Amino acid sequence: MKEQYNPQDIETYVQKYWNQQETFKATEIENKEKYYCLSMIPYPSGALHMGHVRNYTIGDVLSRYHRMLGKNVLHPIGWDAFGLPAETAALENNALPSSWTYTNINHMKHQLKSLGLSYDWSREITTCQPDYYRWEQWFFIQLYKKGLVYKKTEPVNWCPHHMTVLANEQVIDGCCWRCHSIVENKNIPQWFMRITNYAEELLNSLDTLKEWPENVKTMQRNWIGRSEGVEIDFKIADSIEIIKIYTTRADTLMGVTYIAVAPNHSIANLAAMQDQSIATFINKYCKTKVPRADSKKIDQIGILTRVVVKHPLTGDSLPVWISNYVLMEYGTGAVMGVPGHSQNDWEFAQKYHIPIKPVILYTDNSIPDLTQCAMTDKGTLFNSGEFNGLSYKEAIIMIVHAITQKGVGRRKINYRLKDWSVSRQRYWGVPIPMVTLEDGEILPVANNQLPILLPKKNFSNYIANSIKIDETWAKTIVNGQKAFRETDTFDTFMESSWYYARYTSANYQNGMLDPVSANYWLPVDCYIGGIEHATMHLLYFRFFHKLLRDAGLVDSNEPVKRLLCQGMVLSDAFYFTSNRGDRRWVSSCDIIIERDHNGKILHATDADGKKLVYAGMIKMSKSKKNGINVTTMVNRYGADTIRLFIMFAAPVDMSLEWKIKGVEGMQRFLKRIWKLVWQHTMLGIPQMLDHPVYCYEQKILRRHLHQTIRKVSRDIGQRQTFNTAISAIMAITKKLIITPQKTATDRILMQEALIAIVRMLHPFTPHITFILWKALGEKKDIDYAPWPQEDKIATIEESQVVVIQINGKMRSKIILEKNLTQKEIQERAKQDPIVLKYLHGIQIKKIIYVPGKILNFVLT
Ligand code: ANZ
Repeated sequence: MKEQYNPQDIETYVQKYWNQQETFKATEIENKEKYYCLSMIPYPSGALHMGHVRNYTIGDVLSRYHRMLGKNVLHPIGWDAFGLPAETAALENNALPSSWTYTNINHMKHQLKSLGLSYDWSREITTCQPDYYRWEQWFFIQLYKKGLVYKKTEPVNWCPHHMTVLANEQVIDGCCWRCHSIVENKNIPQWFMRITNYAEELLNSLDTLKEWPENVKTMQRNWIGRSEGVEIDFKIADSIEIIKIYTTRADTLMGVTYIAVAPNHSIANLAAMQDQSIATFINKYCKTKVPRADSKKIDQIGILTRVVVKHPLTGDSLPVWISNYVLMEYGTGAVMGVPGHSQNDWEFAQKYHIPIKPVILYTDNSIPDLTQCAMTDKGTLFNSGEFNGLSYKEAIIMIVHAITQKGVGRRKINYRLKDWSVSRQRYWGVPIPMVTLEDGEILPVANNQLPILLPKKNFSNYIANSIKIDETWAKTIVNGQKAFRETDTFDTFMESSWYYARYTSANYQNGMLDPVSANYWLPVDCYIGGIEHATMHLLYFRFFHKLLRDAGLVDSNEPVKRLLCQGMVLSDAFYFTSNRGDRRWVSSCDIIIERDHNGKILHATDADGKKLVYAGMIKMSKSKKNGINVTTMVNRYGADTIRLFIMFAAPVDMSLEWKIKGVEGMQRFLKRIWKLVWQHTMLGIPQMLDHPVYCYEQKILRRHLHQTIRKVSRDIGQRQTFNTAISAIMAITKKLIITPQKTATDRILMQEALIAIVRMLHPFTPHITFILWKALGEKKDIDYAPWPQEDKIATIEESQVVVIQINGKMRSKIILEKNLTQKEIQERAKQDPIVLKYLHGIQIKKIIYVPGKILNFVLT
């Protein structure tokens, strides 16, 4: 050990050692408790950002902690390597997606290694490699055979910029989630996965996920969107055709004044064929995808058709409108318009002067005023003929009864969740393993043909979706017939839906998963990632787990026991306003900042002295130019300092403010502890005694040490408040630094404390502790050293004297440690020889306890 702490020297040395020793290679060990810790798979975007570092450090701290608890830990990593961003970025950089991706992976892997993350690199997965995606193709075919995937021509969300279909989840407020172009509707043949078959289970088993954040479960519940309602048939006048609507408010049936269908409903298409103005309307207004009626407000637009329907109970004629506020993919794509009681319908009726008929009274039985808005409360029916006077519940029962009797309606459970469209018209993805014969028959690729490799490209013949037009690749022969391969590739959410399972059998060649390994490791014990994945990835992978279970590949019902969603990483951002009035963000590297003594920013200018506006702490991003370069930070301060700062600066689920002063503070702390160990070990390693005799001050210090062990264990293991664990370690270290080392017992205690502190710090700062551990005389590596155990006796606070009374008379006094419960005090009192005599053979009627003072046994 050198006198000076130099992270650069020790970190590369320790990392090399781990690499050579394969310290973190995991194997299945029967009868050993396992712990599978997983951070969300990174997308190889080019370089790690601080959000990654936070995510992986949390995973690493947990993995290392559980390793020290003696568990068999699996902590893998890989690359979610296919996808649109790679394809776009590669094109922009004049590179092929594959070389762009692999270059990024190499760089990011190097960065990950520089952080000292304890991964089992032998299980690394790269999803764009055929040995991974062949099993995805294989599984898709199994699902096809089970009827769980199908092909259908459907209007889809079309991103005109990326020229690809987007899943509903990838459309945010009507725009592409990546490039924000307005999403269009387009009819194309698509492959779908029947996630709706699992809607009920995906919803119900959320209740079994006791260690998932409530907000994620709520988001999933809303996303699945189960609603119990009624489907009602409105017959078209002078026709045998009907329009089916879906409603959750059958009690308002007598208040219907019109019907509205979605612009892509078959009735709308039919009307368009007969009426040019309708065709123009649909083309003009309804090409773009609109958000759900309940999301951001949209401008409602409608057109009246010549179609008239009959009310199923009164037989009244009702007009049929086409409107963009009705969504094709919800319910039946048609609604019964009840402007009196649905706000959407009210706004539509106001705009197009459609009659508004109130049918529900306020709870005080007054007639609702519908001049300003709809009355959406549930109440008693009026204006509803035979149903007048019924309550909401009674009315639903009676109306459902009436329409069922007539055969014009039925109860229906509806889900907002739609089947998952997995086709993408892009090159850089897993080829969908299906073929279409000349006669139109669709077949899966034969097993012995798998994997269907992505055609290799060189840059001269590469264009984004070249797989689509690569005829030589697409043409094939199946069963002696000419056939065409499917030229779409999978949505990359497919790859990230099962990678967690493949890690358990990463090198298994005989199947998608080795059931023994998969069932040994699964479910994942702790999964760490961002909340932004709450509805897409986290729902798809729960779905996939159930598919894997039903294919007999795994036993469990859910992929992950505990979900930990980490907060964002924020940093200072600065801008100036350009002559054109837009904000120009300036990178913090180019800024001269003046601060007050509390670190508050007083003044900021760019290199040329131009005054900048301080925008506050905002999420690190390329666009705001406030990202902090990971490699620069690691080179300057060392990985241990960065890791410690990240874990200390905020609770895991909260936003973390990047402050260089904080980073420097962490570095100072590590230097101090290094110096402490150096000074201590310079004098040799003290021989431990079996029963050292401590003086009062030493007892207090030992108590603090063991209380710290208790707190840190609890904070990391149960509460996962890593920041408070670190501050407890810092507090005890501070105390040790000022403790004089006069006697041999002082040194023994120092040794005991340092051995414990180094182990408690190890999950956070694994390099420095690796070296300090050895310096403290330990022979084995710290990585598998046991977690320190609290000495309960040492943690006992001062004693307390409790007076024991029998029937109100003092009979004895006992000296006990503090912090005992009443029950514990009772038990100890009963063992007192005097009390024992009184209680012998007699029943206790009552016990009165005055905390910390008196315990009175009232006897019969
Ligand atoms: C009549 C009615 C009267 C409605 C009333 C509400 C209030 P949830 O609960 O989310 O399932 N709806 C049905 N299909 C639709 C579609 N394709 N596009 C837009 N809106 C649609 O919502 C069910 C309600 O959403 C249904 O109940 C329907 O409006 C509307 F006083 O029917 B209601």
